[in-house]
Amino acid sequence: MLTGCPTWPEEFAEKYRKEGCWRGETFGEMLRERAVRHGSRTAVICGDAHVSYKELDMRTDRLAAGFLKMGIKKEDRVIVQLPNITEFFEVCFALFRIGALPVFALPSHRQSEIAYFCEFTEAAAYIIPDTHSGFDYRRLARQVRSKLPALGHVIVAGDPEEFQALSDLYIDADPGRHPNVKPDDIAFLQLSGGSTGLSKLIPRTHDDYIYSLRVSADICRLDHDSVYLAALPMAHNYPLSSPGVLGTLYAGGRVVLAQGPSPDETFPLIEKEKVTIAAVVPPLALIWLEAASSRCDDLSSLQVFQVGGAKFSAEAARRVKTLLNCTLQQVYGMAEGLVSYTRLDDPEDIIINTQGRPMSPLDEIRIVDKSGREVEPGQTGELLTRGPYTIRGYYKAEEHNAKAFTPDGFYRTGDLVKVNSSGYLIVEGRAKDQINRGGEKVAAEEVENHLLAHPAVHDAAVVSMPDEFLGERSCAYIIPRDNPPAAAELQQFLRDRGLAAYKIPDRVEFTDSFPQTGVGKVSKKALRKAIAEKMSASLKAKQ
Ligand code: J2J
Repeated sequence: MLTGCPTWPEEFAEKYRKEGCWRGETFGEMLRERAVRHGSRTAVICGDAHVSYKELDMRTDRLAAGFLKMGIKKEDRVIVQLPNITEFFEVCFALFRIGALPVFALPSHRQSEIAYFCEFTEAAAYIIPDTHSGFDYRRLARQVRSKLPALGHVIVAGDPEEFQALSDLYIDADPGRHPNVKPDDIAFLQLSGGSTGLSKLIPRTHDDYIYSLRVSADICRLDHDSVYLAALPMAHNYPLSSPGVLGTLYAGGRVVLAQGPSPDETFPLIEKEKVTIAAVVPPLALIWLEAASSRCDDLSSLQVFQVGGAKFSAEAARRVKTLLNCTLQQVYGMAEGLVSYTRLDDPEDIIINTQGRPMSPLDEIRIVDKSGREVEPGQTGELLTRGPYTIRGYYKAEEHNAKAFTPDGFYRTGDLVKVNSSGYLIVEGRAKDQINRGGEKVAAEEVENHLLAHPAVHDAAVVSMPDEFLGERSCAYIIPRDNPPAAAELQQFLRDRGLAAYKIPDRVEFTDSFPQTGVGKVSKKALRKAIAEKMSASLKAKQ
């Protein structure tokens, strides 16, 4: 087992095996088995290209051979920053097959995030597209390499320029030579939204993740006739696994890759490929609902419309059935594990007003107050969880793990939740220092640390402010040293430091001091209230 990855105590592992959750399957075997069973069926559609299960399996073997030949070994970490292209699957399954670990970066990550992932994981390779959405990832790779000269191979899907071409790594395979990969090995490192500084890395095993795919596919009733539209970047845990692209392949269905999430890109694809299930975040759901009432694409194949990643308002939820003529499914989940779904046959009231119930009967839930005591049934508190697919600790984060998990292994989600009498969860808010910008998570501390590097900044506190469209946006409160810099200058400063665009504060406010809590800490609650009031007053003044 890779060092630095806390895992389940043996008694729990035994229970999860005995209960039939962990069936001893690896991702490499999963794809092979699907290729035998569904051979000529289409697995992935990207533009005009249709890739069958058999082709995907063969190309994966060839790429695995290429990775081995270039020296990538079992347990090596490989940063994978690929958009929604077929190579994403070939790369991931090839790494799974040789026991190397993809580290899932998002296409929106920039030098700051990528350099950290490469350095922290001591990555053996970094895999990128040539360009995507007008951005040249080779330039990014050059920046990262100038910061980290020891960075291993840079592999490019597309025109490699001075780097290694991915296409040259597909070589004749000898599958017999693959290292022995075990079901309880770590399969990959997923990223946490983060609340304390930099993103933590989440080690997921073959056993636990494949279990989550199986249950998710079952709850969403996927089978080989299902067609899943990947509209969001599929490296994110939600479109990856809930049931996402991997759950669809698990069920033998078809994955359709969209190049962007807008109705212009996705609606014609839904019509053309007869998509049956699509997953979006709340702001995108609003755009789709708006577009559905004005466009005339035929969306009649769509059966399930998943919304998750951030709270979906009941008011918008109510419009799904009439505008999209399909079943809404609310999804509340986290890359650390626990995923909660409304079921497809749940009553309307549950689907509209709750974030579902945990997917596994073995998920354990506790709702606690600030002192860690369980609250009365139906009361709001922090959700703690433990179960067969919820991790027991982050990768190489001993100190943080001691705080983020209880001594008996429950993960502290940082979400404020209440549970109704039928066991359905309603997300009420958040106790963690994070901004959920329409599903994209921003750790306040990470942005504050970058702001503090500016010479004119004495102190910084980043908080959320309400936003009608995204749910929340970010606001940076700054105590300047002398003359406050312009807000735009600070934003540019963060961009120049290579921070992903979604983390750049949407608004900057200058102040002389921060309100404090009773114990002398910055009161983010008071700052959130102040900015919310200011926004609402300026809105009223405009009306
Ligand atoms: C309110 N908050 C939500 C929801 C996530 C499936 C779905 C989502 C994620 C995900 C995921 C929410 N309502 N419906 O990994 O497999 C917030 C919570 C949670 C955090 C986790 C999946 N759905 N959230 O969003 O790791 O605060 O995973 O703890 O990115 O998103 O974020 P992330």
